[in-house]
Amino acid sequence: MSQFTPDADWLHWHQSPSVPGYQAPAGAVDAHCHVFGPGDAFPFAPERKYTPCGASKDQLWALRDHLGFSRNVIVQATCHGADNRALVDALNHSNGLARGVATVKASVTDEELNALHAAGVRGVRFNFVKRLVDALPFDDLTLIANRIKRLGWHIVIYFEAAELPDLYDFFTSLPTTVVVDHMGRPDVTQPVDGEQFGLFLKLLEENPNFWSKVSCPERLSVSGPTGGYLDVVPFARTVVERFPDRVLWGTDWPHPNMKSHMPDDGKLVDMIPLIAPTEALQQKLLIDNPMRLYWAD
Ligand code: 0GY
Repeated sequence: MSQFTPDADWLHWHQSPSVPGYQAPAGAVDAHCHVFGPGDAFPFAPERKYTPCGASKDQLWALRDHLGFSRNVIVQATCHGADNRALVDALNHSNGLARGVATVKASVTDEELNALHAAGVRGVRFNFVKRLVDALPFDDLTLIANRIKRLGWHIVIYFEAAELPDLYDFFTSLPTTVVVDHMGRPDVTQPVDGEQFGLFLKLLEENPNFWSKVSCPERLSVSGPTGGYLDVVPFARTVVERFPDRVLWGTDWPHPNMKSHMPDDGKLVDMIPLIAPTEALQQKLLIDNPMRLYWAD
């Protein structure tokens, strides 16, 4: 019996996602996904806020192939804390087809950072979503940002739109490229040209070092899967069309903390032409941008 039991309300990732109707261009990158354990091989962190079901590297590669993608960027999930062993193991067994974003503590040594780099890590993630962390990581982020510059890494930040006004000045003081998860989690019942999303667009407009993942319609949507998550499309499309060279797309498999439903990953892929309506935009979103950020060396 496993030493970890998933939370009682944990939803298992989709067991039989559809084959997408949309065919991604050859070489496409799923630039936001995770591996979970499996817990018996790579224990979850004591400080975790959730215990998921397993989601292994081999299951991720199978999904990648099923969706017609070529590469993955694996982002350290909070259930593994700053223990990057599951991530590094996946990178080491990816034949160079996966790169990573790690989580590190301020106490990380330069040797440890170098080893992560050698494994394929190209960024560090800091989480400002309050339900996922004990404390907001201002001090650690400031310290680490200055230490990763030499490696050419970027910072990934995850926050909710309502928090952006308070975090704005801190974020814009960061010295590296900064990638925002899931468009800063907008409230999609507000207008795309309204005040809340306006601040996020201003962040991108005035800070050329900021990028956005146009991911997670299933998390942001109020109309939900029966509405095809269409209420999220204007937000993602606006970001793709205004900042075509600074956007990334990802499945977010295995979809941590989805409580309402589990998305069909094939249907998520089918949304790509809605948010990036031309082949040129799709090429940037799925290949040029992630290759520049993660496979430059
Ligand atoms: C996501 C979203 C979530 C969780 C995590 O690392 C994580 O635990 O990222 C969330 O709960 O919104 O990007 O996978």
